[in-house]
Amino acid sequence: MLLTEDAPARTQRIDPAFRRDILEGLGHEPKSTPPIWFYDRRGSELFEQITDLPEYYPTRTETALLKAHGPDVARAAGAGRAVVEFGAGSSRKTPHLLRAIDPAAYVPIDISGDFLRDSSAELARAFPQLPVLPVVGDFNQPLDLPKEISSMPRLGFFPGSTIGNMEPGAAVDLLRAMRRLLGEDAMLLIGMDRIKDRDRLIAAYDDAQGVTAAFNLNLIERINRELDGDMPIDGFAHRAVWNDEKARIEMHLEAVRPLNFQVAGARFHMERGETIHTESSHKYGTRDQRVLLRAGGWDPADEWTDAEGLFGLVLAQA
Ligand code: AVJ
Repeated sequence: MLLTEDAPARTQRIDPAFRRDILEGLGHEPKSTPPIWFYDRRGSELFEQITDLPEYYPTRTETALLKAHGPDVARAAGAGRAVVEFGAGSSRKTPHLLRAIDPAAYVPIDISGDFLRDSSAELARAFPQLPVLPVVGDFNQPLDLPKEISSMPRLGFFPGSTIGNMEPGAAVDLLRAMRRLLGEDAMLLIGMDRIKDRDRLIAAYDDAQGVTAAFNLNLIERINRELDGDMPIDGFAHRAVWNDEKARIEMHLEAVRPLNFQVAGARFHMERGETIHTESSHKYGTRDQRVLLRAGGWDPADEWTDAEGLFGLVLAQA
């Protein structure tokens, strides 16, 4: 197979990390792609729509927990902390926390600079007294916190069950990196989705309106657009399956007929029924949540859940 070299002007437009991840993932057996690439502009819009779906309980459940237990977090964490949010994507939950705990500074970390600037500006308007110090970066890589918060104790904030996207080993590595970054006396407030009834889980990732299907299929459109692909959009179907052994929901794009396509000059073939595994969303039982945190160097101090036990919000101490 011949890999065509792109002209310099074209290479500029292509995100080399996107190209590498997709070519590598499609070359694997079984095929899989990292979920971070869902979130182009359209993907981020679709994710916002997902959070409002009747079937998608995590966002509204966690938001209600933050509203109800903000004062409990404030009591446990004390005043004057710098809140460091990992992956401050939509920041819609953040105001609830900030209002409750009255922090000394707010440091949102996100890989998308544009998004981060917009959401930081909006937050700074809502909290005019609060120093907002955004950091553009990948929190899976080593990074530095702003020097303005060097003397403040920190409260890490990792909402949305984003940790669920990671394999347990990688999740523990990330928790340890957060522990190192946030330092002595730090605390961590983390949201984790719980194991529950299988049908409820599947419905949350395969909604009746097809928004999650559109979110999954948008990856194909992004690959076609940004990596010069010719993947047939009607050749794929959205699948959400519960992998009980690994306690996770998996999203796949399943070939509905034999497919041949090209991406960035490389050729690929898929048999009918073969899938691209596009996301894993690990779920943790109450005790699993605590074990994961302790493995990552954090001592669970307090935890809150909704009446149905759908979602857990855990406060841990370094
Ligand atoms: C943003 C990773 C928490 O796993 O529930 C929602 C992403 N994927 N529907 C999740 C997602 C499909 C979401 N996280």
